[in-house]
Amino acid sequence: MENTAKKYLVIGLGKTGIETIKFLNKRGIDVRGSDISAPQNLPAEVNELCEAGIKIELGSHSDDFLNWCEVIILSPGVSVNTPFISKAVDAGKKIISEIELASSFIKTPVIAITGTNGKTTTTSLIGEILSHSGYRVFIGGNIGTPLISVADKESDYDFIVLETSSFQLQTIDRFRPYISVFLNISPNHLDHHKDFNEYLFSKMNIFRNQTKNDWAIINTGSDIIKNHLSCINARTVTFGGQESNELAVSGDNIISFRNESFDLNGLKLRGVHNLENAMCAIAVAKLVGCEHKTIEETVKGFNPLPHRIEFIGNHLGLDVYNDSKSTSPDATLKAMESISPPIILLAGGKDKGTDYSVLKSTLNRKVKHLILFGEAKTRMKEQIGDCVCVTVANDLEEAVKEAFSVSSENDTLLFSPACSSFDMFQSYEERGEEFRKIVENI
Ligand code: UMA
Repeated sequence: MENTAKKYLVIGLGKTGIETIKFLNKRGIDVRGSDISAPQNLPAEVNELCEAGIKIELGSHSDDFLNWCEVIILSPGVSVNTPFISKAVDAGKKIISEIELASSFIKTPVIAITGTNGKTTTTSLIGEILSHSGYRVFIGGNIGTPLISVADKESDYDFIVLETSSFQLQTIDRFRPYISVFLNISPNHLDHHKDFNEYLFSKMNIFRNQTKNDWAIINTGSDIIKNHLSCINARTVTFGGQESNELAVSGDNIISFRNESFDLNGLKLRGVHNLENAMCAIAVAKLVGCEHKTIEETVKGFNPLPHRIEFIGNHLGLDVYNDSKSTSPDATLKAMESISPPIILLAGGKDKGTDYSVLKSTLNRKVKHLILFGEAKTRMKEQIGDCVCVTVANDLEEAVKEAFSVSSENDTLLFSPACSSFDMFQSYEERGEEFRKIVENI
């Protein structure tokens, strides 16, 4: 790695920041940490870093630390548009993400997956196929374990399968995956990014450093992605478009990739979007040399991940699905498309400034009753409340109770918030578990 003499300031002391500081400190590299939160709101490991003699400031980001550093490692959850980071840019500081830092230490081929929806399922599925094929695989990134935590043991792995968010990709410099997968794009994270273009171009960065030796798997069914193909240097595999893709699905759940067919009848993942996720996983697996039989068996045996259109049982005659992972309108559209009507939909949460009106025509076709809760409920009601019967609830428990009270035989209850969870919960997982508990106690 170059520039090991630099002074690094890590902004944000969540999982990413802590692992980054530990990594740099272990290598004897000068590093400090800074977080706007109070100590009681941070992981206990922050204290251990202080005890190890690392300079940490909490409660605010100071000019003192800013002036000291040469490079800032930005945690994914910290927007580049915050005033402190703008000041750092003006002061000529280099701003990079943790995946950029980590990748400068890593030679193991990286398979990186991005997109608005389906990243975690596709990442997990690729990881599972590759490990069933006998490869040693590290699965990490936005899915939960920061890439930096593998940077000093990368030779233990044949492949790194990395879920990458727009936040992580925005501040890369030389990060270069061997295979990049761009699943889909729709408006999201408009509370973090300046606008949709910033979100899109952050994601497009996944291709930025790829060469003819690499692969890009691209959804050309998305005009937005298709319009930017000229910036891709890697060899491409396309899917989803009108043109004759070498990666395609037919009506009877047969996926074809080049001259091979994969029969996905019996797939446990629901919905057309999941066929696309499976399709991409199959293409990746073929590109790295996995066997047909292992691929087909693994994809068909793959269980849906929790909180993603997860069937959690029939309660009081109502089939109930937990899709707490839906944090964007597009994810909720996909969930509604995957389930037969009549649906009672529970939605709401932290308002990220997205346009909810895109839900209207599907709501009209499939939803019998919409129950809204959380910070976004008022704006959601304004935008979509005229096309379906709506109730506004004070919290999730009241929303679930209302859903059961308006339900009748053959209805399906779908919890698919279309918003992130941070108005009331720590994470979408906590929100999904809370939903499950409330349903079980009804
Ligand atoms: N903070 C500051 N200054 C600020 C803002 C925040 O210091 O101006 C501090 C907060 O006080 C907090 C810390 O930053 O202590 C949090 O940093 P973080 O949000 O980056 O948290 P990590 O624990 O490092 O988690 C991050 C990803 N979080 C986000 O992108 C918001 C995790 O993705 C990821 O799993 C983890 O790194 C490992 O790579 C979560 C996520 O919600 C699951 N991702 C988004 C999504 O999937 O929609 C993109």
